[in-house]
Amino acid sequence: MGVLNVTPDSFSDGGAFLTVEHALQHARQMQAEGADIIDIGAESSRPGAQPIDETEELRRLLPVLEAVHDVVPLPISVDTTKAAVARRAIRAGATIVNDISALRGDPLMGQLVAETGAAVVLMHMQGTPQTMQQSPRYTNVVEEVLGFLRERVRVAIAHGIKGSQIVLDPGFGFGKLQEHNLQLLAEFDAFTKLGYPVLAGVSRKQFIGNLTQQPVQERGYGTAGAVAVAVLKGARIIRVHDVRSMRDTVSVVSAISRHARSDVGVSNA
Ligand code: HH2
Repeated sequence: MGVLNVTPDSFSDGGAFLTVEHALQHARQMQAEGADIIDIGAESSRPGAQPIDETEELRRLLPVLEAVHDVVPLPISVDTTKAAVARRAIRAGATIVNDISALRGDPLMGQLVAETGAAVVLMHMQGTPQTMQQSPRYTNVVEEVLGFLRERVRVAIAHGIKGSQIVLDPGFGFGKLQEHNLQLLAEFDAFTKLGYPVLAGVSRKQFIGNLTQQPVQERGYGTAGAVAVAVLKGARIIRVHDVRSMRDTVSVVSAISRHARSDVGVSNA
């Protein structure tokens, strides 16, 4: 999943793809580099980001989404927590709603996803983007995130969303300290065992910067390390800014993990 941020303030690429022309060029480049999905977001969720209203989000989002839908033959995901924005995005061609609030941000989102049949990403976040990094606290981060995701699946199903529409995401960096992000990655297979495809959004995040001492634009190698672990532990969707290098990382790691599985099968036969 290649990230296309049409925001002035995203943490790693804010302001880079604000015009339709630049955004489209980037989407085409990600397609050429091997992306399977384009995730378009018009509201930053970095720690401390200021929320924007529906009108502003649609103003940024729709022209880009329409242009990408016209020329890039890939599924489009819309990164939004607002049902009205998701509705317009789906009308314009999006087929996935990437809801970082996991249906908690807007009481109408569950019904909208159920009605339209769109896929939905349910992500864990402690707090809100404005407050989430102030004092994240967990007794057992893996168990708590698992419990949250199970509960959000129940809510989704109660809205009439089918299991086949659901993707889960432990939400790296969303109300998590360094140790929490590392624990979630070390035990990532706990999430893949829930029975839904799991998305990992580790690209260029602060915990990688802390480990590598690199600024956002230089976190590609560190990101590849985290992506490799997530894929080995069963991640099905990797949300990234640098498609070419991460496509190669995923190709190598998933080939190795397929080989490991078939070996286990043979020796057990
Ligand atoms: N991370 C970001 C945004 N959306 N969605 C999912 N499902 N999972 C994530 O980990 C995730 C996400 C943050 O990254 P980015 O879009 O680059 O930054 P910003 O929120 O500042 O626009």
